[in-house]
Amino acid sequence: MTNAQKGRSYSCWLGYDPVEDAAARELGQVALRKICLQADGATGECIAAELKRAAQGLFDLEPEMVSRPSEASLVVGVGLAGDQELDEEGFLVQELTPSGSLQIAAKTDRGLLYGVFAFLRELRLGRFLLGKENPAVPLRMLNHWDNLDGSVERGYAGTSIFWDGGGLASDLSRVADYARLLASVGINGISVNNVNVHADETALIGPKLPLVARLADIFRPWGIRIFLSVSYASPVELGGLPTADPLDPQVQNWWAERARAIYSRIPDFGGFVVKADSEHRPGPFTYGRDHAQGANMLARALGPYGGIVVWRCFVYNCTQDWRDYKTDRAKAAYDTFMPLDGKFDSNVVLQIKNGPMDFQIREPVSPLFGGLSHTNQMLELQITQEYTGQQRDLCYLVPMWKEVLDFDTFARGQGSAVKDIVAGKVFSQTYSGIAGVANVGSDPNWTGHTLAQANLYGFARLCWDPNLSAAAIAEEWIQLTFGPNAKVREVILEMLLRSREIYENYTVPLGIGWMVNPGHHYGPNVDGYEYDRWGTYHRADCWAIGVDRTAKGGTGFAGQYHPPNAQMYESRETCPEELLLFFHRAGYKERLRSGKTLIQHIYDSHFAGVEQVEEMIDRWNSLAGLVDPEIFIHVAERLQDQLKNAIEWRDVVNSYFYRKSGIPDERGRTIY
Ligand code: GCV
Repeated sequence: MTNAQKGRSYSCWLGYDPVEDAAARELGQVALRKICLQADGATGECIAAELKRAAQGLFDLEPEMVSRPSEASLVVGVGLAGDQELDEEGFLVQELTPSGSLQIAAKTDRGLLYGVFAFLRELRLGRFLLGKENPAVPLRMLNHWDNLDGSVERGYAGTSIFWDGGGLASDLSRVADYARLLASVGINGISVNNVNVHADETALIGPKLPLVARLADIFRPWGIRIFLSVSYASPVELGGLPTADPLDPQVQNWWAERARAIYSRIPDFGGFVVKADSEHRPGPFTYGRDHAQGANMLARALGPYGGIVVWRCFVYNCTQDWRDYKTDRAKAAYDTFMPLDGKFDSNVVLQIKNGPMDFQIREPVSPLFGGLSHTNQMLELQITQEYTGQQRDLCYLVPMWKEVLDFDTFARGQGSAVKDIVAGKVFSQTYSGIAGVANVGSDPNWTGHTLAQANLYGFARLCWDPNLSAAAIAEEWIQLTFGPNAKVREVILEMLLRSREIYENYTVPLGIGWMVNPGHHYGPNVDGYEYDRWGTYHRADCWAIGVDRTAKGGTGFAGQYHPPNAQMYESRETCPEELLLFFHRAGYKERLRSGKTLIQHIYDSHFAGVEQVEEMIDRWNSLAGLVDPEIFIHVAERLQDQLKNAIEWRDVVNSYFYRKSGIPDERGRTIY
């Protein structure tokens, strides 16, 4: 299938449609006329191909490739003047005098690749990029939860683009297109299998290793290192050993031998991602060992080759009794990992979900950020919309991620934001970064909902520069995807920027979370997880709802933060209201800052959420004839689905609380 047959949305933000603006056109035509590329190897080929493709598509130009810099209008090269202040992955774009030609310089081919993509992006946005850029965050990674049978855990965009029927997918050209897409926004690492590693996937570090090597070959030219999720029990499951005890020399040797085998096939292999002792996955606890002992053993196997262990902190008791009010899942990761701070090897990096629970529409930031001060750490975000509309409902997640990144942990006093921790600026860390659980699959538009491409784009842009605003990222993405039409930009921008608030309005009130159908997690079910074992309780009765997580009378979770935050959450008066029910138990008749009672707030926000989806539909409909017709129809259909979902949420949630509390809606609207 050609890309044209795959439809306009296949090319995402890299559709090089002709530039219409005369000035930008002239600029591009002049700059890309004669190119001197001083980069060899496969990455050099990618750069050359990209420049030609862009020149052709954007400016209808066939650039001449010249070998002498003095003849070129654009020089792209490693080791050119001015690259002294650059990091390994940074780049510099400058105008040379007196020739007036342009130069993109970097210390590495990867830096050049990023420089070229950034230069082209800015040209397409009608801006002229000059100056130096280094990525803020060192590890900029995607985690795929893909299984070898082709299914994707929490995938909402078709099947896996990597795997099918126990082996590689038949069309690997799709993987190459994906690698290019990710490189264009600076992603430099990818794990290609689910963190829940089953028998088939365990073979990826054994007999199926050649399959991984093939994927690594595809990603390599684009500057992306490949990682694998591994099962902690691999020595038993694959190696036939009686134990996976990290202190057992046989086990250590087994992993060392596996590492040797992997690096002999994939010399730039990134390392392992590990979900251990979590949701029934095996781990060091089985052998009475802690997570530092568990992770360090793997790190020592990978260390000689420069590999790292990404060790997830998503560890909690998933067999809780709902009558147990003492255990608090929110506290679990901190309780497990804080005592181990400083005990991890330098090539272990702890991967921490943004919130203490699990990717809900509203959660506080995990207190492990700012808590851990002697340990490499990275942030885990969920791009795939498990709890945020599953790519059927529109939910632009960048504003939420910005809140996380901007959150000041006060670890070193004021000014110790999460974005600085993941950039490695607050504590001394050998590795730091951000990982996103990918939202991509085999659907022609990659992400199920075409507008969910904005989340993939936005994730990567924030990794590169967490100081970009959610609006600036959205504007870039809209223009690169839909072109320069001002009305299109204005409408989609507003839809994206309001979508999180709208989704929150019709779903779960004030930070309490969950209330979803168990298992698949789409649609409302207020008590779906209430009497279950997962530790996800809202504790609603006929008077009140919410969990007291204060240090004073509650579970003590609020006390896991540094003082200014701990105090802020501890007090009902200063706790941000959108997190009220996460930290406090509140009566339905209690007044919120708006003057409304809690119950009235629940009713009003749910009615408002549905009305806002209706408005969004009208707004989108005003774009008929202005966007690609297939995309127009596709988004219109998704919005209709979203409306149905919003109505169901409104009615289920409002009826539940009306029946529980017996308090009618002040405005007498229909509640069942
Ligand atoms: C991959 C949640 C999801 C699981 C996921 C898990 C995790 O519980 O529902 O599908 O497993 O998080 O992050 O490990």
